[in-house]
Amino acid sequence: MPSILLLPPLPCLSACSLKDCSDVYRSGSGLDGVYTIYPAGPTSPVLAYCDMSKDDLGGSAEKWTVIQRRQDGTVNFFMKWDHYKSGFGNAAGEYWLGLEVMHLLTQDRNYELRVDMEDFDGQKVFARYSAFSVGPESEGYKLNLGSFINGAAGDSLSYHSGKKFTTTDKDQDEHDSNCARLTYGGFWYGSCFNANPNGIYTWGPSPHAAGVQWTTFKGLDNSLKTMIMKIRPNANDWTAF
Ligand SMILES: [Ca+2]
Repeated sequence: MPSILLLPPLPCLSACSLKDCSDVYRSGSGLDGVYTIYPAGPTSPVLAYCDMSKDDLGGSAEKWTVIQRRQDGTVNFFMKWDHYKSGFGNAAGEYWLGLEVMHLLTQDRNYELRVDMEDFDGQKVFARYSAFSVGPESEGYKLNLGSFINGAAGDSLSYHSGKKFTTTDKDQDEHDSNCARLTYGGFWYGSCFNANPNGIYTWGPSPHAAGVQWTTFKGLDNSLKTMIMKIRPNANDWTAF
């Protein structure tokens, strides 16, 4: 885990044009840490963790905007609709950026998604997807996912593409019951999941189909130690800047 650097907000004149971490990077801030971004404009600052480190292949800095992170179980993710809509947790630790912010970000630019995860034996894997966007609330904050690119975690997320978001108090899934209640989370459930990044955090063994899980990596009976979802403008958008 990179060290965390807290920076004071920049004067809004220039900072308010920073919609995501790729903008922060281009403005000259190349360090990992918590930054203020303005995906909804100057009156709506949002704190986000920016992962600026080099990629595993030795390439250029990655400029990822972290939209979800589990790492120690200190934040309760068994939350209701309003929390998943507006975001919760701490950008320096565990958090959910919020569905409305994800929608606003991903309607302006084309993003790709990377999910990093680690089990309790120290095995680290990832899964990459060519596109990620979230529809408007009027369409249930539907997930639109591109194709699985690669990653040893395997593809547990494609199943969730096209699904609306479900919480304990808002059932938009395809199950007779409520998947958020069944799996102790909130997610783009179908009937119910192949991936459950927002499930209950347990140290290793978990209740069946309820932990922080990615089934093609560790199945339905083990919770993961870390789960990080992060997005960045895709290469075509990036070179267009
Ligand atoms: Ca249901």
